[in-house]
Amino acid sequence: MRHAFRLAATLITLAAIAACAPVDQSAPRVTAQADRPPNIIIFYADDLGYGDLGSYGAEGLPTPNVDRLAREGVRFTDGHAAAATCTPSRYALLTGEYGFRSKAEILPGDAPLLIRPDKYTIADMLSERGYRTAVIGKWHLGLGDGAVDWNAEVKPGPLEIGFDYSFLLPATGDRVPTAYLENHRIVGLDPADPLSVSYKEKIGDRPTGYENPELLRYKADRQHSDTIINGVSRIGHMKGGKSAEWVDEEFHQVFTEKAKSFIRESKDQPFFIYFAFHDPHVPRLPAKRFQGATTMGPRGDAIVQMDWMTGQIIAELERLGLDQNTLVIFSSDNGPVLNDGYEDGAVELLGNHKPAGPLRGGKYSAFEAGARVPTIAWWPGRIAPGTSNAVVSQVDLFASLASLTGAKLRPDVAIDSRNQLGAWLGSDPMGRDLLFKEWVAGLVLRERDLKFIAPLRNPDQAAFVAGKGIESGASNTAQLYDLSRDIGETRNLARDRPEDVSRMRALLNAIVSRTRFEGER
Ligand code: NG6
Ligand code: CA
Repeated sequence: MRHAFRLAATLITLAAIAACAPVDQSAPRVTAQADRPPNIIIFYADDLGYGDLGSYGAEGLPTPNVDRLAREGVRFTDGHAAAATCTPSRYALLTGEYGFRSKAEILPGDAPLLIRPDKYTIADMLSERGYRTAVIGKWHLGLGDGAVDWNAEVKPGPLEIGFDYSFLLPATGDRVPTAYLENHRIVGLDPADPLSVSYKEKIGDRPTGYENPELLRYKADRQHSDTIINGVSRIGHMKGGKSAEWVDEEFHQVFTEKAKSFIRESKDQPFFIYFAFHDPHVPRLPAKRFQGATTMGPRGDAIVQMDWMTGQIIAELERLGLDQNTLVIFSSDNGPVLNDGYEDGAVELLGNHKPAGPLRGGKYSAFEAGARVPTIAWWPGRIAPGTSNAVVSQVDLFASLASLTGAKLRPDVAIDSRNQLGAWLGSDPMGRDLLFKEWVAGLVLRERDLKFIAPLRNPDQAAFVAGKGIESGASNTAQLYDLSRDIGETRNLARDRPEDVSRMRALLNAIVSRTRFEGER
C-alpha cells in the first residue's frame, strides 16, 4: 500500500515537472535524471566547531573535500543546529520540531526510540515524494520500546519512521552497545554469545576502565570508565556479543562503503541519505592512514578522516554522473569540545587552532559556539558559489525540502520548520528573523543580531559544562548581546535595554507555547 502510494507520488511529481517544462523541439533530449527531483544528502558531522574547517579559517587542518563544497556552493556564516547537543539537534532536523517539545536530551545507549512511529518525519515526507531513504552513521535517538533485546529484531527504529535502509552506530561511539545495527539486526552477532547492555551495573566479564585502568589507551573520566572495548572504556556495560564488536578504526571505511553502495543501488530513483559521521566525537580513534595527518592529535586527525569520507562519497556521485542532480548539505550537530571524557591530547596538542573560530563557548553552551556551526549547501549547476550571511537553522530543512520536492505539509507537522529554501539555495540573503536554539540547560533566542539568553532558575544545571573548560553561558539573570558589534558575546546589554529583554522574552515564550505551525510555508 505504502509502495503503491509512493509510486503514485513519483508519477505525479514527474507529470508535474513535465507539465511545467516548456516544449522545445530543438532542445537536447532530457535525461531521466533531469526529469526528477534532486537526490539529497545531508552530511552531518558530530561536534565539529565553527572554526574547524579550512573554509572557516582553520590552519593546519587540511579539509580539501569539504572546502571544495564550500567554494563551489554556498558557505553560510550564520548557520545553526537547533541545539548545542546531539539528540535535540538531530530530533529537530528529522522532525522539524524543537527537541524540548519531546524532552529530547542526551540519551543513554539503551533509551527507547524518541521519535515515535506516529511522528511525521523528513524521511516520511521524502519517501512519499518517491525517494529511497537511508540513514547511515550515528543515531543517538533511541531504539525500541523500552528494554531492548539486541539479539532479536531491534525496533521500532529508523525503518518505522520513514527510512528504507539504516546502518547505525546505535547511540554514540562512547556508549555501549559497540556494535553496528543494520536495519533491525545487530551485524555479525553469534546467537551462542548473546549481547546485552546495562547502564546500571556491571554485567559480563569484560574488564572495565575503573577496575583495570592499566589496560586503557586513553585515560577517561568516571562516566567513560565502564566496559573496555578495543582498548577504550565506554559509558555503560556490555556483555557478550564478542563477534559483533566494532573496530572504531574501521568506521571510515564501513560507513563510506555503505553510503556508496546505497547510492549505486538507488541511482535510478531519487534518494535521500542522512549521513551522520561519528567524527570528531569521542572516542577519537581515526584509522592509521589519518594518524598524524595534523599536529593536533586524534581530534585533528578525525576531522581529516571526516573530510576524506566526504570526498569519497562525492566522488561516487560524480562517477555515476549524479552530482548535477544532487543537493548536498554539510553541517554539524553542535559545536566543538576538546576533552569530552578522554585524555586524548586534544587540549595539549591544540596549538593555535581555534575550534570555535571567533565565537564564545562550545558544545553544550548557550553562547554562539554551541550551535553556530559550519553550514554548506552544494548543488552544481543550481546553486551559485558564494558566501551567505543569511540566518539559517537546520530545523528548517524539513519545510524547505518539502518546498523543493513539492510536498504540502499540514500545520500540525514539523511545527517549528519554515520554508527557507531561498536562503538554503543562496538566493535569499536574509533567512530567519527569529532564531531559537536550545543549549544543554536552557533556551536562546536571536532576533537578527540581537541575542537573548534566558535566565536559568538553577545555574548549577550547567556546572558540568564548565567542568569541560567550556563557558556555558549559564546565568540566573537574562543576558542580551549585540552580535553585530560583539560576536564574542562579551558585553551583556540586558540592564541597559530592558525593553528588548522583555520583548524577546515574550517572543521566546510564544515559541515555547506554540502547538501548530502558524503562517505561510
Ligand atoms: C555526555 C558525555 C559526553 C558525550 C555527550 C553526548 C559524560 C560525562 N559526557 O553525557 O562524552 O558522549 O554526552 O555527546 O558522560 S553528543 O554529541 O552526542 O551530544
Ligand atoms: Ca554532537
